[in-house]
Amino acid sequence: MDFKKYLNIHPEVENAITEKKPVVALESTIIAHGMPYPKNVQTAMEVEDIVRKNGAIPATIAILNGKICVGLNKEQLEMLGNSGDVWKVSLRDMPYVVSKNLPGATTVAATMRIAAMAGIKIFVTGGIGGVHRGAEKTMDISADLIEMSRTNVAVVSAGVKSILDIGLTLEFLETHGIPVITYSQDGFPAFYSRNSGFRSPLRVNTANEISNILNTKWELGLDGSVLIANPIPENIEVPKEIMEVYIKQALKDAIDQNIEGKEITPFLLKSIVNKTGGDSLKSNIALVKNNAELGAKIAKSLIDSQ
Ligand code: PSU
Ligand code: MN
Repeated sequence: MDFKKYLNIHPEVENAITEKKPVVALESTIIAHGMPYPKNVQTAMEVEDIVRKNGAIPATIAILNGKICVGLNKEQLEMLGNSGDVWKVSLRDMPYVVSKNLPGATTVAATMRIAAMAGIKIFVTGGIGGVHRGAEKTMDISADLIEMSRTNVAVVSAGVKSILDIGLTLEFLETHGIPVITYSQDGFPAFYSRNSGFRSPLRVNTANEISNILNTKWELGLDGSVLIANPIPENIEVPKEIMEVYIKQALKDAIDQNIEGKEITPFLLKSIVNKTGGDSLKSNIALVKNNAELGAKIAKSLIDSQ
């Protein structure tokens, strides 16, 4: 296939894929646009370590010098986290950013597609994009959701941030045939908070059961992702009611400042970190690490079952 000439797969990742070792894909928008420097770069490296400690090889994905890079070195992570001049690349931006040799951090949608190109089945992030509040007027629905309806890469996240309309996001996932599995509890999690107030469509208690569901889905020819929602650890969660105050303020700021399109999600993420005096950032980091652990276990189980 033609896309191979654009791929630059890190030798360690390539070797793991060929030798059928577990690999976990990681996104880079969370580094460049989701967290402030230097915590973003530090977190990215720690998350990679956690993936390794749990028996899988990490592959952080980004676009650099006209190449789609699968697996990054420290300098590349540092550049993405610190340069301030990095594109947020969702699917629609990929041809432009690649052909213009621009630096790009990939969203959930773009990272999933690239992971599939490279043959990686498991992808870990913090939170996915979804249906925004007010989408009945704005039609602001993340490309992440559409991508999840067609690409065979499972996504581990801490649920969905309540900057979004969680109810509508769950409806959208159902409409598009995307299974939603919450790990070890009945309620669907809301990123900083263990519970969103919505019941999870499915609950599963072990990584092995999750990998069984993935195998079954894809063997049945049911294309698309599975959303694995992993609740934030109890000791670091921020209760929903507290977050809601900050989120409402952030949403109001976005409207007052005419923030539009792809800028909305990064604006809200930054605004919430500022408003919580950095507390939300601590939770954000802890939940991504927690997801990395579960994602690596699922990747391992998926390989062991084949
Ligand atoms: N939600 C989060 N943290 C994030 C993002 C979303 O809680 O870092 C990032 C992810 O990269 C996601 C992207 O794919 O934002 C979605 O952007 P948009 O809503 O513009 O599709
Ligand atoms: Mn959008």
